[in-house]
Amino acid sequence: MNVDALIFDVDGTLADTEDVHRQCFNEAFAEQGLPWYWGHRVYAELLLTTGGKERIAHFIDRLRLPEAEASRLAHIVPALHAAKTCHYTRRIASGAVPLRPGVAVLLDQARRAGLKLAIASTTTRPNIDALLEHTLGRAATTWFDAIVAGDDVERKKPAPDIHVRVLDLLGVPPTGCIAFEDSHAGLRAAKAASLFTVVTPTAWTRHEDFATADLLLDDLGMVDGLDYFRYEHSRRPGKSAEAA
Ligand code: XBP
Ligand code: MG
Repeated sequence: MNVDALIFDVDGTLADTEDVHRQCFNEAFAEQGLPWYWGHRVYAELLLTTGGKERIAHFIDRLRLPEAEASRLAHIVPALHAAKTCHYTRRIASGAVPLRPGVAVLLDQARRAGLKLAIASTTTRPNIDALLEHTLGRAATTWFDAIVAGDDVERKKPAPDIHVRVLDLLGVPPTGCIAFEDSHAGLRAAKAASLFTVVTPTAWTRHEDFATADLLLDDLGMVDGLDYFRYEHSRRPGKSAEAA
């Protein structure tokens, strides 16, 4: 089966963005006068909850606050997350995070080969646009035949909803695609959508379970790009999702 489309996760896959996300959460908390600070250890735990709004809500739950206070804080989560997103897009616009190794070359090879490109990310659309435009240029968002963000679907990763929506928009069967992810949640989502999945972990996710990954690489620069992925994809059908 030929490869007709590449489907990319964003955070951790296209760029190692999570420490900037973490800093921007903290900036939003400080701005609102909240006595919260997410250090690396706490953030690594909170990252298991995908989606920034869900992550903040989960953090509030963990505080075991009196009902009235927990309810008051739950109501400010959307505004808090919107403030965080403003900080994040500004940091990305300042060039805070480069693309990971091999990403730009692979995107260029895929475009020259006429493959379709897609984004399947839990983050917000403004964050996706900011990263693509400030690392690849203003026109970069037009390179993608489908861009699906976390709030575009009912359920975030590890549910397959984002990848399934991307496949619908691409009009390509799962067997004709390769998905790229960095985390266990992203791998589970891609495998649940029956996708051949390449995983390139970051320091935030290196310890996670990638048993069902079809390929596990330190980064996309480790191999000679599209031809390598096409060959590996042709050699065997993607591993099943069972162990995920
Ligand atoms: C990773 C996520 C996101 C980011 C924070 O997304 O789970 O929630 O951590 O971004 P990806 P938001 O699927 O790209 O790895 O605050 O915008 O959710
Ligand atoms: Mg990711």
